[in-house]
Amino acid sequence: MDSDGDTIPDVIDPDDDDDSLGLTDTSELIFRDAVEFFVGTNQKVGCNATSVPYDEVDDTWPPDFNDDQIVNIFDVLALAPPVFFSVDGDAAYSRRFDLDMNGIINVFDVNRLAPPLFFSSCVP
Ligand SMILES: [Ca+2]
Ligand SMILES: [Ca+2]
Ligand SMILES: [Ca+2]
Ligand SMILES: [Ca+2]
Repeated sequence: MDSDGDTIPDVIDPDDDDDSLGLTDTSELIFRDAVEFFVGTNQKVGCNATSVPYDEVDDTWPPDFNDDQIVNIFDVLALAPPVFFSVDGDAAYSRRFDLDMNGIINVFDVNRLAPPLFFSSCVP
């Protein structure tokens, strides 16, 4: 099984669906399967199905919070207060936004939307 066709079998591919878009493992910004599991996005599908925001139950691309197939200011705004600085247990906190899986939504999660992801699009 090689979901993204990158010749690396899923069992040893750290990013089965290649939705980290060129981010490298050494930058530690890669959307590993473990990250996708934590935030609840689909580990086998890289791109959201439609450009219509918020129409998909099963998000596929971790940085695309509004599932419109592009990472831009609207995804950054999804992290604005009261989400920003919320911690695990707060009503505003959601694992969906906690891209570095540390239990708090802060600037490090925002940084995961930085280039090359920012302004990038992901279309099936
Ligand atoms: Ca995915
Ligand atoms: Ca959509
Ligand atoms: Ca988006
Ligand atoms: Ca975090």
